[in-house]
This record gives sequence, C-alpha cells and structure tokens, in this order.
Amino acid sequence: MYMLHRLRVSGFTARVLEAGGDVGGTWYWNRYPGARCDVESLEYSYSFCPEITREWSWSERYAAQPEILRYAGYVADRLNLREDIRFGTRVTGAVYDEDDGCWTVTTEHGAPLRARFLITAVGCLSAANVPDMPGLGSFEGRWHHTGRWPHEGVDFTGERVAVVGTGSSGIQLIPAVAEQAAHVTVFQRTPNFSTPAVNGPLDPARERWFKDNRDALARRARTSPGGFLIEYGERSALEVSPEERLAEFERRWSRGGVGFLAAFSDLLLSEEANRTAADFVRDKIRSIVTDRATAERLVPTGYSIGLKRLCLDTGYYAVYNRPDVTLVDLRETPITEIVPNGIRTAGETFDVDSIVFATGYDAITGALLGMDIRGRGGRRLRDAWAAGPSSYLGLMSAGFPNLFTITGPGSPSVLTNMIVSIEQHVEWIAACLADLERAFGPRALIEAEADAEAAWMDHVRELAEFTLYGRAESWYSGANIAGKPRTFLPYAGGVGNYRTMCDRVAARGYEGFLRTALPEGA
Ligand code: NA7
Repeated sequence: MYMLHRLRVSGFTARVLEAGGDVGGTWYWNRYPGARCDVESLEYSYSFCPEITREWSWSERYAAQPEILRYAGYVADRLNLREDIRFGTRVTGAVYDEDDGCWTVTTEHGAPLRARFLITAVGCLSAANVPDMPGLGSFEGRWHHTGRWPHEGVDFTGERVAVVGTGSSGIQLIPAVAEQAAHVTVFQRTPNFSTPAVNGPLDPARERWFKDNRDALARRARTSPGGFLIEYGERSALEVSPEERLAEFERRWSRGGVGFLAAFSDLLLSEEANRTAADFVRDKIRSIVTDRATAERLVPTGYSIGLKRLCLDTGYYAVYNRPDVTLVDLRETPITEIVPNGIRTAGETFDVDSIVFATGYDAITGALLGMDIRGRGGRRLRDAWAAGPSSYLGLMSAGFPNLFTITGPGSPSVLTNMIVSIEQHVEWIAACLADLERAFGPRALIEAEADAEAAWMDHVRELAEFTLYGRAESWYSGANIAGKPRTFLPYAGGVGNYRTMCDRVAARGYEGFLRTALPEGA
C-alpha cells in the first residue's frame, strides 16, 4: 500500500496485484480467534503520513486482527489506493524480456500485464504450511489453517477441537478457542518460549505523547536494532549479579512485550547469557502450570530463547490449568494419521470435531518462489535460489533486472518491526527509481552485481554466525519445511545498521548495482 502511494507521488503509474479480496495482507488472511499483533499498535502504524497518525486511534496496546484490518482499510480509503489495486488476482509468474527490458506478469485470471519495474510485496509469512498428514482427506469434521481462516468465522461452541502447532499462532489461538470449545487437545511438537503481552486498553496519555512526538519516535525506531521503541539493555547479562539480573527480567516480564530479549546486550550473542533468560522463562512456566508433568512438557529445552521467534501471549501457559485443555507431546507419541473421527498418535486416538493447523509458513521465500519468476536468459528464480536465496541488500538479485523485493531474504524483515522495515524499503526503492530515471531516462535498468550480491550474502551469514541465530532450527532458517535449503534468511545486524548501509550504497551512486539504459531501438 505504501509502495503504491510512494510511486504515485513520484509520478509513476503503478498497479498492485493482490490475491486477497481486499487490502490487509496477513491481517486479511489471519482471522483466527486470538489473532493480534506482537508489536504495540502505536508502533505498528505508518509513520509517513501525519494525517493518518492524527486521525487514527487504537483501542488496545496490542490491537486484534479486526482492528488492524480496519486500519489497513482506512489507509486505503484515505490515500485512495483501491482504484489501483486489482483484488482477487493471484500472480502466477513473471518473465523478463531482454529485448525491451519489460516484465510480463501473468495471473490466474485475466490478460498478462507489462511493466518496466516489478516490485514484490508478497509477505514473509504468507505461504501457509499445511502438513501432509496421511488420512487428512478422510477426516469427517472441519479443518482450518490459521493463515487461511474462513471470513465468516468458525464457531467452536460445544466442540472437541484439536490444535496442531504451538508457535505464535497456536499460542494466541489456544486460550481463545478454550473459551468456546467443549474440549481442546493441543498437539505440541516443540515447546516454544512465550512471554506475557500484558495487553489492555491503550493509555490515552501514551497515545497523546506518541502522536505529539511521532517524527522523533519514528527516527528513534529507524535507527534502533529492532525498530521497536523499547529499552535496549547495554550491559551483559553476565556482568551483573544474579539478583540484579532477576530483577531486570522480572521488570520486563511484568511490563510485557517484545522488550524481554533486549534486557541485556548479549542475550542473542552468548549461549551462557541466553541461558539466564531461558531459565527465567522456564521457571515462570513451572510456576504457572500446576500439573508437574504438563509443565515439564511445556518447558522448552535444547535450544536458546529467541532462535524460534519469541511469542507473546495472553493466558497461554495458564490455559493448561483448565480441565478441558489437554496437551499431547508429539515427541513422545507422534501423529501417525488422521482418521475420520480425529487424530491418531502412536499412543492413542483422539476423537475431535475440528482440527486447527497452526503449523506456520514456508517463510520468507515461500510466496516469492511460489511465483514462476524468470530473469535474464529465462533463468528461474527458483533455480537461481536452489541452494538458498541470494540477494544484494535483500532488495535485488543478479540476473533479475528491475525486480525488487520488499522485505526480501537478506534484509532485516521478520527480526524487526515489519512496518519500520517496510517503510525503509519502500522509501529506498522509490528514491532509487527516481534517481535511476533522472540519470538514465525512461529506458533505465538497474541490476545487482553478482560480486556485490555474493559479498552481501557472506555478510548476512557472518552476522548469523556472530549471533546465536546461526544455530536457529526454525522457520528463520528454513528448518520447518522438508527439503528447504538451510540458511539463516534474515539480516541480523539490525534496522539501524541496515539503513545506514542502504543509504551509503545510494549515496555512492548505487554501489554494487549496475545501472544502464536499454540501447535505443531495442
Ligand atoms: P510457527 O512459528 O512456524 O509455528 C508452527 C508450529 O507448528 C510449531 O510449533 C511447529 O512445530 C508446528 N508444526 C509444524 N508442522 C507440524 C507437523 N507436521 N506436526 C506437528 N506440529 C507441526 O508458525 P506460526 O503461524 O505460529 O507463527 C509464524 C509467525 O507468524 C510468528 O512468528 C509471527 O511472526 C506471526 P516445530 O517447532 O516445527 O517442531
């Protein structure tokens, strides 16, 4: 939405192709009970438009999905965006024509489109991962994936519901479904770390302060590591006394939010430091969950906190104290098949009326590679990225001229406040296109240089290795999708550093990019 707006402001003609029936992206599709943003609503808002900042008010500290979707709709109305968006239009492929420097974009319906520039904004978590479980076709109840939730909603009243998956989506959904259902059985493969959101009505004084200082706060977020307005601890977790450390974790736990992992500077750099935070959360789980065996099943072990995305919850661990919620540990008894009446594990069969798959996404590259994109010489992006994605600044790939990826692999994306990262990419791309046209005219081409791209990917890898992220066994590194190349996908150096590097590249005449004009007559 912001890219469309910025392109229009720069005088470009742009069309947006959108698979959904309306704006909202992830908030259009993820309509499951309990769905809300992990980033505080005030911060999960556009900063580029003072009118939008002034006019829109959030009701809660963390808005729920319907309110975020209303916000997206309001922005679309305010900027008149819908007239240039074709809804219900899923892109199937895009081919670069070397003769005229144009992209031809094909969709499931309608005639292909031709464009000089192709900008993808397909989301990092939009290609749903529905596990291929034997027997699913025979199931006689209803089943849904959290990321493809029916628009009319699902009423679980009186039902026996199975939930497969305990990532962010499962952790948000399970307490909400437990309020409705007769019984919820949770099938957990790997326990996750979660900290309390501490949600509630938005404090009007905070909203006033935020709106009065929007520009300064946006600058602060843009230059921070994560794009969040949190306190980034500057001391090592290991340099303070155990009492001081505990007090700091308690303070952050009771305040709620994403700031927990920023309590100390080295929680994502040193295993020993990380263990102090992980053990704190493990003890919290044991203190909340009354049944000892259930508590131990919920305690994450064998990996560092933060290497799977830290979840925020509202009443997640406490939900297991309800008599109508059962936890099944799939490490002890894996699912063997889905049967007409429910789920069979190696231990027993659970009769259920509905199954919810909160099983995540083919993250970061799934939606991009879901399209058949072909660059120079007809080379497929899928082939170019067969061993893992390769991109310069997470923005462009050698061999794919005039193709940009917003929050692509190799950019900070999912490690940060997405709105901050999206705004940075949009503004960089818009300036890049304007500079390109000024310098090379209406037949301009821009393409990443292979050497610059290789050096960038080395840098992305170095950062992953320097931090604990290099050890991540999660969707951050493709580990949740069978056969997907293992490589840490986002840039772990922080939005502030990343922005500095992107700006420097532009200031040096787009160093590392080849900029030319298509020859006359071509
Ligand atoms: P996640 O974080 O990828 O979580 C998916 C969960 O589903 C996770 O617990 C997985 O266990 C589990 N899973 C996946 N496949 C299976 C199978 N086949 N059997 C059993 N369990 C399975 O996705 P979310 O939607 O929760 O969150 C994604 C992001 O969206 C989130 O971080 C926010 O940014 C918003 P595993 O850990 O792989 O053993």
